[in-house]
Amino acid sequence: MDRFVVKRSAEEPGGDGKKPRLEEEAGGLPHPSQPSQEIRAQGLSLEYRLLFGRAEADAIFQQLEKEVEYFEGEQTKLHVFGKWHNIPRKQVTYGDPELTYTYSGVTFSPKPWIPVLNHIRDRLVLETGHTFNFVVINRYKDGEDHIGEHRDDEKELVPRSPIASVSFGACRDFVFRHCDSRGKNATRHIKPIRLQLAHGSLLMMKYPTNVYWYHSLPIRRRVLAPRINLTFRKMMAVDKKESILTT
Ligand SMILES: O=C(O)CCC(=O)C(=O)O
Ligand SMILES: [Mn+2]
Repeated sequence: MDRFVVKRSAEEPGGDGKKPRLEEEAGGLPHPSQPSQEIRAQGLSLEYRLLFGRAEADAIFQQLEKEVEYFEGEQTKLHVFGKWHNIPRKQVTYGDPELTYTYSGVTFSPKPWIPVLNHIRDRLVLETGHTFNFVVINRYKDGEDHIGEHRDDEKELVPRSPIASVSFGACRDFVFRHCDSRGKNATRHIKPIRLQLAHGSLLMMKYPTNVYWYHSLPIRRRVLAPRINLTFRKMMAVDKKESILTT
């Protein structure tokens, strides 16, 4: 599938633009571990790498397109500053049955795991050593669809647990902005950090990134192809959460 722009930097394997990488030549054999790129700034700790080779990423994208069932109706609306808005993308959550997730005033219950999500999650566990019990899936039909600046700081998240963000489809810009450098009331000048999240990539957002940095996927009108992003998270079950909140 050639319709995605998969941007690889010069340092990454296959990034010279001349020679396809080994697993591409071999038509998607199991993907050997790729080196990670560490991205650090004050209060920010990220790790970026390609997790799936091209052929496997293409196959997963197609399977996600076939099998993921996105929220409909009331669950496609967001409550921001007292007003309801349509979410500018499609969204759904899957995960362990006892979990819930409240985002911008809406509580989401997860749908039960399906094989394609188990496959991605198993690879994450193998490659990162972390476990995940919940995933938020966002589908951006093209560059008009986007997600505004926010932090993943929901109270249900296990404190200090990393968030694993896996992307398929169109390569999109992804921007981090420090909380002290936002808008008119900025108190410091800290440069935003701009990444491009490629087809088959993994971005690990590690503690304390989500305490200090907001992230967004801005509108990019020149992007015509769809993108699917999955953020795997570790959440607390309701009873555990309540016991933590009351002790
Ligand atoms: O689409 C992305 O890369 C990010 C999605 C995101 O930030 C979220 O679901 O919280
Ligand atoms: Mn987020």
